[in-house]
Amino acid sequence: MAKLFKKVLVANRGEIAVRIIRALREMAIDAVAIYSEADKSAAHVSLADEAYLVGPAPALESYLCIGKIIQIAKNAHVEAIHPGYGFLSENEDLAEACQKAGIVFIGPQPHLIRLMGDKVTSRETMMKAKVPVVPGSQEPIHSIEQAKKIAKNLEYPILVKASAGGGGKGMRVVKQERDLQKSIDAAERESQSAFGDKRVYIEKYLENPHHVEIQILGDLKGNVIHLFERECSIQRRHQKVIEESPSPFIDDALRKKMCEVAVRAAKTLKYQNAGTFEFLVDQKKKFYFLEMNTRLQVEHPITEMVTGVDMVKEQIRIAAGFPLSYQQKDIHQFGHAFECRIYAEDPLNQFLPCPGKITSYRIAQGPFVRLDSYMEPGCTIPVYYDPLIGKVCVWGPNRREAVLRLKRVLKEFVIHGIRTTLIFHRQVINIPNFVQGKYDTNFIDREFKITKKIPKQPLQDMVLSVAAIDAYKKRKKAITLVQQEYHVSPWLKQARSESMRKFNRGFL
Ligand code: MV4
Repeated sequence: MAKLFKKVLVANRGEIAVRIIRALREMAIDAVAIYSEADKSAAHVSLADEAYLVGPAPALESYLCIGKIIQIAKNAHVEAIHPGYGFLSENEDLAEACQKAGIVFIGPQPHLIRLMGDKVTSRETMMKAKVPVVPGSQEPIHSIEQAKKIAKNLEYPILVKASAGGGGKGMRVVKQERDLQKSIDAAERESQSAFGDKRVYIEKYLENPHHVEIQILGDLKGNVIHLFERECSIQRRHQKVIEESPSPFIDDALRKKMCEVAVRAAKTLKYQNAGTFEFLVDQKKKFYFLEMNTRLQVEHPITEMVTGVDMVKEQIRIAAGFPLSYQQKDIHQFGHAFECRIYAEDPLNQFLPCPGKITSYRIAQGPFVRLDSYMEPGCTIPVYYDPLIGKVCVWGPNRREAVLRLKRVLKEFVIHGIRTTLIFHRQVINIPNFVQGKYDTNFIDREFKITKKIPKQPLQDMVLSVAAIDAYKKRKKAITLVQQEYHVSPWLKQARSESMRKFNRGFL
């Protein structure tokens, strides 16, 4: 008979560590935190029942140190480790080290982490499971003749992709044969410098695809359910920024098919715990396997909001040997949810990381608003780690209501002391195609011109030019934009009065 754990170590930091600790406490399971020198006063440390210093600030000496983490787990007599996302969450060595130490790894089997973490083996595995993959050849290109032959069979446009790659690095679209050689050379150079591996391969290029992912949960008895889809096409430089569920692009028939394919693939793998199948969906609504994430994802809250399933609790129960708490017939998508990722990055300065001290903030609250973050008054966003501060999520009975709530929440939410992507989100959600749900993976490149077009210049001028462009397009919005920036730091006083003078003279 399965029994819940008494004590679990959270091998992570930031908002996801707080999220997991909250689930543990609601399950009356003691939470053990680890923290680096830079996170001594972090929220996840104070929320945990026990907390242990794991090392100096750099992740390689702290959150990525398997040996240190296992040693702390043994000393604290924990029964399981939750890896969260990022860091070691898809590192099979941690999963194996847990097994060796007699500690449960809250995630899938180590061999599946390895199998699905490799582009070539994951694609081969999916093809065997009859999951559609993008037409192309996985074996690396070894001659221009071979490349020309493959490209010709696929018909242009084709995509040259890095075998070791991800996140768009080493990707080149090729529209005609005469550009093939130079594109392969460029892709190989970029891949060599980014991954130390120059191998590239060729795929059919899907024009303006959507990124739609299916959430699944599998228990130790072979049961698998899906928790429907998430639309993650609003990405900036291959980093998701706004996600929503349900997808405004796929219809019920396609949704049913994609979920069936994902569940069948997970059953073929005998997949245990939480996993996500990522797909590209082209404009003809054909979908193709992109990759599988063998961990909890940043954007899991929107799935929780539309299905009512606490995914972290399910992960913990599954790892403790309990069967899934739900059958597929119990899972329904109800309403509509959005997630906006709040990064300590400066949209007015090329989205450069903007770590530092949060002097004060007002969080947005109210009906059906969720904030997963580690922000506390006076806290400092460290330079050492991913700049994600948190995620603000909203739910509404339909997409229109959810968008209205998101607008209200993003206006209400204010962070002082550092610049964040809040001002970016406030602009994106006013773009008509976003409001109408008509976007794809090229949406930001195509429609979010403001920050991208301004060349690097002193911040005051930049805010002025942003305000000027904004004011020209949406007179009222420019004031709001500058005012919010105004609260962030005093130097904006001069910039604001400049733009106000110009605005009042009708210049803008
Ligand atoms: C593609 C594609 C079109 N055709 N593959 C970008 C990196 C990784 N996320 C996969 N990516 C793409 N692969 C084929 N055959 C377009 C993209 C792509 C993309 C995909 C998902 C989300 C955002 C994207 C942004 C640009 C390009």
